[in-house]
Amino acid sequence: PAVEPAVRDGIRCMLMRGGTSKGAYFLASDVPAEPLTRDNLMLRIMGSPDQAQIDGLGGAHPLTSKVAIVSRSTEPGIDIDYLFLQVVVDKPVVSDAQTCGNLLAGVGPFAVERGLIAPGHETTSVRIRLVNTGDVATAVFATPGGRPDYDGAAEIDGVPGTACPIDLEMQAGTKPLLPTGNVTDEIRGHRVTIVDNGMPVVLLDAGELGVSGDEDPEVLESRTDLTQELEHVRLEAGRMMGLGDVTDQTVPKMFLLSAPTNGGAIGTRGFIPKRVHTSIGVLMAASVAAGIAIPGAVGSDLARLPDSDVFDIEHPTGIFPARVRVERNADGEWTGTSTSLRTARKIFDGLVFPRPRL
Ligand code: NQM
Repeated sequence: PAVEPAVRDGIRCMLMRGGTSKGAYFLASDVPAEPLTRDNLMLRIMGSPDQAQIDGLGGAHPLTSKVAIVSRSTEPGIDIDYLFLQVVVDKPVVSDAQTCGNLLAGVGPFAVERGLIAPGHETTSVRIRLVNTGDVATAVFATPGGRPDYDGAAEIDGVPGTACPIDLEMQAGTKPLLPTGNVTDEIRGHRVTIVDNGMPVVLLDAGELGVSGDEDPEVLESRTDLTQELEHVRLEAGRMMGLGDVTDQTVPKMFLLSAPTNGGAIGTRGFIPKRVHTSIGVLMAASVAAGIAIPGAVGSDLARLPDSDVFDIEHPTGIFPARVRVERNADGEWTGTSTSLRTARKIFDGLVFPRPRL
């Protein structure tokens, strides 16, 4: 059979670190538009399904098996459309059911690099539509001389060294923060709070599940009694929040909360949903912060709430400062907004050659 052009000639691809994640960034015009064809190609590019992703770009962890597909937006008032794809490491599954606030950090610089938007004079502000969720973010970053600057003094926990800051502001949500309409729900005898401030998460009290909540990720991953129970709760939570059967989805994320031990607002361990996050996602932090700010929610009693709107969310490798505001709208529903500081870096630009077949 004829060799597929993508296999023979390669596909234009930029590898970037976005926040505490890493992914392959593509122009939408460089990849197939048809979802099944596109997803099959992404599996072959990342080297999935394979625990080691040895034959592809993927880094053998969900945090390094991510794809951003970027295009100019046709939506009024929006500059760029960003579609996120989670390429499952060990299963032939690609999911568009969630977005990623970390890869979002690289989208603005990538759009400038590829000429999708004209850079501003010293800084560039880009309005980005998160195609997966319909949310809109504004990213602001330095573009001296019309090129993204990746070097700078901003530090984020989970990434060595410093880099140029990127401000990400999520537009006030039109969706309710509490997808079930309840501050708490009960699932399999557990008190949970289901909250979505950009990323659907289920909050649980770590102590109630028999752990302290400050264990290393590997320790929690090895507790099969715990991981199985969390998966049962997750499947039920998915149904309750209208996501249907989430067996093959990467949302909702499961969070064990505990009292802060490091001067922050709350301790967290996030299951995303099988592996335990080595830090915390941008929008996960926004969702956790929004949850604990609601009186009566799971974690609100464990939290040390800040005097300002900056919630220092403790995670396995440090602290994520999430600037979050929650309020009730005219209908009495809780809504939320968030702002985060991230960094990103261009690592590699060139052609990627997919495996010929899965
Ligand atoms: O919550 C990991 C990450 C994420 C998602 C994941 C994210 C976010 O840390 O905003 O960024 O969803 O598996 O990059």
